[in-house]
Amino acid sequence: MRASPGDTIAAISTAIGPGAIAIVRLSGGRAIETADEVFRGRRRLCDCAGHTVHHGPIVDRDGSEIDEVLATVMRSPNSFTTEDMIEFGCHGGGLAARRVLEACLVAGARLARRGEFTERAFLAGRLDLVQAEAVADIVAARTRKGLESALGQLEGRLSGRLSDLRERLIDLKAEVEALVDFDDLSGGDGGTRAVREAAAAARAETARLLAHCDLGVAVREGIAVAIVGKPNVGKSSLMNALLMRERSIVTPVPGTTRDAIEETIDLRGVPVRLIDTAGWHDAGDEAEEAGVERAKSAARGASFVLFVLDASTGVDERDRTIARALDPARVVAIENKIDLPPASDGVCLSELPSRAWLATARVSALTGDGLDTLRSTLVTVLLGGEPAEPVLLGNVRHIDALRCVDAALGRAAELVERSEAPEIIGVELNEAMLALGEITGETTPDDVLQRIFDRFCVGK
Ligand SMILES: Nc1nc2c(ncn2[C@@H]2O[C@H](COP(=O)(O)OP(=O)(O)O)[C@@H](O)[C@H]2O)c(=O)[nH]1
Ligand SMILES: [Mg+2]
Repeated sequence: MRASPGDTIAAISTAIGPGAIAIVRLSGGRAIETADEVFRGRRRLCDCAGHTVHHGPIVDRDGSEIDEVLATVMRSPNSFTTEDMIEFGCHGGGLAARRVLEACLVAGARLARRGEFTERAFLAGRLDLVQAEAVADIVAARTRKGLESALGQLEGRLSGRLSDLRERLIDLKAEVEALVDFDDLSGGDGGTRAVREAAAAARAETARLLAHCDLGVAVREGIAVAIVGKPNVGKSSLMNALLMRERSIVTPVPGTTRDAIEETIDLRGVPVRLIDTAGWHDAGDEAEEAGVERAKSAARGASFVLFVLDASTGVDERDRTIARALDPARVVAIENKIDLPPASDGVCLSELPSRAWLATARVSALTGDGLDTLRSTLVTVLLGGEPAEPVLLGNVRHIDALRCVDAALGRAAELVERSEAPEIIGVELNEAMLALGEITGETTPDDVLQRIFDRFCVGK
């Protein structure tokens, strides 16, 4: 393990930039002594009880004042890391906090690595790995549902479900070991039935956890949706209408949106990343050509595509070209500008080579007509309906490991059916236990741990 718990680490734990306060955090065996080197309050922090706050200046090595702070003392083991911790509430703006941090480093602290505070909490057993990861998810959450889900994970909701599963695996192992006392499994006695039942119960729990994982990933990572169509059909207008505010540049001149613009909307708690692309047609100049290329690759990279058509002009060859290039199973085809008189022949979507679109919609980005229906359509096709499940598995690492648990359980169940020796079944069960332990951190390899904590920001 790369951490060396005990030595005193320091970092700025608030975002850089303008703000009312900034927090410099210290943790480790000498956190309070180190703080006393720079803090000049009425009392030494060493003499102060845990969970108390003290006002005073911070000075540099020459004794000149750097900032005036509130120092919070937290004593081991009652702190986030379980070590002694100090938090200096400095003035915001970045510079004061940076100078306070420097003073702490001069006084003997070491600059914390990314996620090192959380890593220490994990190593001390204060959090399991799932909870430590939830800390990063809370910081990254973009919707209320994402935040709720991450908070639930930090509070141990997922850990609780995983430890239930662990109990079931232990039961199953015990039942299998009991079989060793019988000559074989084919006796048709109560022993094998108990094994079958325990295996089925464990698999049912993994299935329940995995059932909503697509939605869980969507809540955590968002769903990428590209808006494509030829120039001037109203892609940027539609994006703005969905965002309910101005973001993309809307002009009557074709080819204005030359770069892909990305904005996130909150669709029933799921962050949906709308990507407004440049008009998709034979590009006129080079900058536009690059934009068109980006539109094509955005459509390829996105999970879903909103394909916009102009109902007032009907479709032409350029629409057909785009239609042919798209995978209809990922496309919501949208007739826009329904506020205007329809094209003379009155046909639009139906004019396209018939394709099995995921869904279709008729809207006016200008008047807002049809947008509510479009939103409901998106809830259905993007989310598969209204999200419900309280514990959402959204972390791909957890999902992969749980699938390994499930696969090992499946193999174990098959071995039971074939009346294989209990020792052989036991091997699969150990595999399942190991995979489960990787989720919570008990058996997670060091390099995986390192990768997880490297994704945190400094100061977390
Ligand atoms: N009447 C009407 N005009 C629209 C509608 N949507 C977009 N427009 C207009 O069509 C023009 C092109 O829109 P824009 O969003 O820039 O198209 P883009 O090139 O596909 O991004 C602008 O003048 C918009 O005001 C609509 O629903 N109704
Ligand atoms: Mg545009």
